[in-house]
Amino acid sequence: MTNPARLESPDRLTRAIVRLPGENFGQGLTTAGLGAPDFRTMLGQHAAYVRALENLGLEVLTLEPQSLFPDAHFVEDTAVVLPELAVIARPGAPSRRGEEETIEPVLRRFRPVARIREPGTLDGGDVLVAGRRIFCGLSARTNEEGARQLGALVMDRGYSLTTVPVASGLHLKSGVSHLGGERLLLTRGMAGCGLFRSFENIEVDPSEEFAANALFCNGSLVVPAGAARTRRKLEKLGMPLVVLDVSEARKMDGGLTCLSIRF
Ligand code: CIR
Repeated sequence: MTNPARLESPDRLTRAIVRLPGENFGQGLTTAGLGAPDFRTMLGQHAAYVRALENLGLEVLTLEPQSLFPDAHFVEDTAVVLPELAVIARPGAPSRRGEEETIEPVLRRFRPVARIREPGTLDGGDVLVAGRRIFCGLSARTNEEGARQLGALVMDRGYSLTTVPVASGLHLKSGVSHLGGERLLLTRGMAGCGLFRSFENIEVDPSEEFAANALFCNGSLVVPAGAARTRRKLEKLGMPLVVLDVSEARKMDGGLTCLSIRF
C-alpha cells in the first residue's frame, strides 16, 4: 500500500539525509560550555531523531561517519535544498571544509546541483527558507559573498533573499525557525532585528533560547526537550508537537535542524 505521507506535493517533505556521528564527535567545534558529550547517549538520541523523522513521513538516508570531520553529522550545514535545486555550501569553519564533497553526489540523485564558490562561505544553518522568501544569516560562518552567490542562484527562480546579521548564536537558525505559512518561532533578539515583522512572531521563553531551533515537518513541530515554558506556548497553536532530547548535540552547538537535510 502506498504511504500517503510519501506522495509528492510542493509543501510536503519526503526525504531526509542524516549522517551517523563518529566516535570522535566530541572533538568537533563548540562554544557551548555544557561539558563533554557522551557517544552512547548521542547514538541513542540520533536513532530517536531518525525514528521521529520516519514517523513524520520521511524516507531517511543514513550516511556513514566521516572520521576526518567530527562535525560531519551536522549535515544541514553542507547544503541548501530547494524544490528546484540543491546548493552545495562552502562551510565557513576551515575544519569543516570538505564535508560537503560527500553530500554532493547524494543530492545529485534528487536535484540539479549548484555550488557556493571561494571566496564565498555559507553554512546551511544560516539559511531559513519560508516559502519563496529566503533569509540568509551573516555570521562567523557565512559571509556577504556567500549570501550574494546564494541570492544570484535563487533569484531567477522566483525567490527573494534577505540578509540578516547574526548577533548572537552560531547560525541564523540557532535563533529562528519557520513553522509553516506566516509563522516563525524566534528569540527576542531575532524578533527585535525588525526583518521578520511581516510574520507572526512566536517568541521562545528568554530562559530557553535554544528552543528557537525547532524542526517543522509535514504539519508537526519537533521541539527540544527541556523547554517546558516555550512548549506550553506552542501547545496553544494546536499543531502536533514531538519532543526530542538533543542534549549531546547541544553540547557541540548543534540542535534539531542541523542533524538533517530535509526536502
Ligand atoms: C559547528 O560548530 O559547526 C558544529 N559543532 C555545530 C553545527 C551546528 N549546525 C547547525 O546548527 N546548523
